[in-house]
Amino acid sequence: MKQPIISGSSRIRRTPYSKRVEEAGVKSYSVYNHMLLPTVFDTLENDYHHLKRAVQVWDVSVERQIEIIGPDATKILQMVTPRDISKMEDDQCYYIPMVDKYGYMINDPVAVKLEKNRYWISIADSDVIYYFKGLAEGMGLNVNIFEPDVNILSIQGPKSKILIEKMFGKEISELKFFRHGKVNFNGKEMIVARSGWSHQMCYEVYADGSEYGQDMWDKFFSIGKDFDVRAGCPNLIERIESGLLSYGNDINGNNTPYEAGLGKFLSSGVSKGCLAYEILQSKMDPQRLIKPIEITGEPIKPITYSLKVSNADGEVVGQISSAAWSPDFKVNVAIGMIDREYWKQKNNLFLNITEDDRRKIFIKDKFWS
Ligand code: THG
Repeated sequence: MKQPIISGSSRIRRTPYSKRVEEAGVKSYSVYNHMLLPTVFDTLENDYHHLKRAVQVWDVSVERQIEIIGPDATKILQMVTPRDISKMEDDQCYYIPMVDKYGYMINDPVAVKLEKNRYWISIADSDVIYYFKGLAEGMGLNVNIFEPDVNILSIQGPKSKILIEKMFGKEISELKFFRHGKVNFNGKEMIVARSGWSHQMCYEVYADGSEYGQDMWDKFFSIGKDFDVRAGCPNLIERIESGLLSYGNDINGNNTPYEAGLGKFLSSGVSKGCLAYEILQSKMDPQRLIKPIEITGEPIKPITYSLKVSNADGEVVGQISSAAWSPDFKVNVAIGMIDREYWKQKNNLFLNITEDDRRKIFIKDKFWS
């Protein structure tokens, strides 16, 4: 049966790069923060090999920024995250679990500190701006909250360092992990950070103003010609190997940061000032946890939806939410949420991919890369 297509409308926002993305031959899109996110250019596997070998330019405009500025900006940010942001420096980015007052995940953004009491919250797919606005109103906080016209281009892959150096100079190319610096593009000051949604070498250019978009894209492609630069996008296989979570798929509003495996960012405990300060103290030992999982047998088709995991008695003991065949590791790699009793289980866990395709699965100790 032929798949229906989704009708376009202003509610599904295009990006400043969409025209170029389409000229580059994008094959499929997803919708993320009400905006187009490319998912495949050539094939998932060819995109993957190229990402690990050369350099790609990703239109990740969907990683929308929520600007929070004003005397209470640090206060409101600490209210929504258990991670301690008090020592964050003005050139630093933090990956932060964002929670409601009951300790459940609202989002897992990257917080970018621009200056004292001015942040960009670079969000995953949920309508975070309304939560912040409601909180600011309800608490009577002195902040201004809005979505600036910022559209991230991510430069990804082993040759990204050389491409960034050619584009913006050596100092920017040598940024430390999760630090950012300022560049000048066509006379406009912009931020470049050493971050990005893969475990390859990567950078994110916070292109500030839609009108700079196509020029920026074109310049990366003309400079990158010698390095086999291509258009790319977050790659399902690579991000599973790397254990990078997708909010709305692997984790959602029913999970705590501890269940999401983000406890490692909370080693100094839950920060005072977080609205879930007390309740999260009682949730530090989760009963279920995000785990790397190997699915045995033949290569599977990519899985981007939830599939139940069961034990030998047929009881449901978790689920898998993302999975694909890994050409490099030569196994089916997956991310799933598994009940505590089964974390050490190396055997006797099962996944029904279809009615007549039942696989054994293994819980791994760590992700692949
Ligand atoms: N970059 C920016 N904004 C984003 C994303 C991004 N917003 C949406 C989405 N991605 C948010 N989710 C994540 C998930 C993981 C990471 C970043 C954003 C990430 N994690 C690293 C890891 O887990 O290995 C390291 C984090 C750390 O050590 O601080 O990078 O990609 N701008």
